[in-house]
Amino acid sequence: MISFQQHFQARNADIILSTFPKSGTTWLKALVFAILNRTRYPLNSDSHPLINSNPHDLVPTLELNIYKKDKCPNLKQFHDPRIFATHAGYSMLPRSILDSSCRIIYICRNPLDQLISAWCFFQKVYQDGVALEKVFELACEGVHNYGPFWDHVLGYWEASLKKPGKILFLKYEDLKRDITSQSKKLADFLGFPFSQEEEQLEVIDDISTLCSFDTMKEMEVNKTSAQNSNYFRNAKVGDWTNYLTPSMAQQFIKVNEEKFKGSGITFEMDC
Ligand code: PAP
Repeated sequence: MISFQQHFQARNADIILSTFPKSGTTWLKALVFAILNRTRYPLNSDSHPLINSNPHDLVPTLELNIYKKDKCPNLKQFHDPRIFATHAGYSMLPRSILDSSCRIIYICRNPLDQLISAWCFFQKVYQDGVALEKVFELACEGVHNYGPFWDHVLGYWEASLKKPGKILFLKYEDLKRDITSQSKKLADFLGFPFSQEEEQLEVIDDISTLCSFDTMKEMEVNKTSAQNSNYFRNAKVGDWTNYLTPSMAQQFIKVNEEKFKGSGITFEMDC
């Protein structure tokens, strides 16, 4: 993270996808890649990069994949627009991201589903055996490797209100509800809106289908590699009800409501 902060030089054309882990990173990477490259790679072709590569291999996460173990690679040879991702909180972003005209897309997810998604992922990947009760307790205190959930979300939320042309703030649940309008919003924000002709040709549908959970989960590249398959669990909104007791849920909802009070941001967390 320090190396990323010290060395990354954003360019005006860069697109930075920012997320708190397990909030929709894989989906956002796929969608933005498909939208930006839609004329370069035909969407119905078997050779589309998203069919042969996991979205994480097409859109690297800066502090995890690029500035790894003190490496400081030269990113100048990449063509514009470069797409990168990060889990860094807004206050931790390198100066050049804030000072340049590069655009940031942030996606958040309701904290109950984020918590369960993260816990399931860690159980599977690291087989760490940490009890859900312990992870829950820590989450209520805001303990997480990328800082408290609410600080992360509020940092980007407030910045997006101040600079709507620079930061697009999305919610996972909105994408689940209406992927067409959210894809249009993404394309507009990226400065590459869908034309009428593209709408008639159902390009948006093609993109949403290609990037959908059901399609991506079944791709060979995501099915056969254990590392890739871990990014696809069940993608359900409200799956937390299968894991948290009503009293745990109430406690977590209360903590989050207090933290987000007055901010204008709400999450649907009803049972
Ligand atoms: P990351 O931050 O570690 O990259 P991220 O992709 O944000 O992970 O989170 C994975 C979640 O997104 C999983 O949710 P779940 O545990 O509740 O099932 C995963 O299933 C979901 N996901 C992955 N790809 C998609 C997709 N194409 N559409 C919708 N949800 C997806």
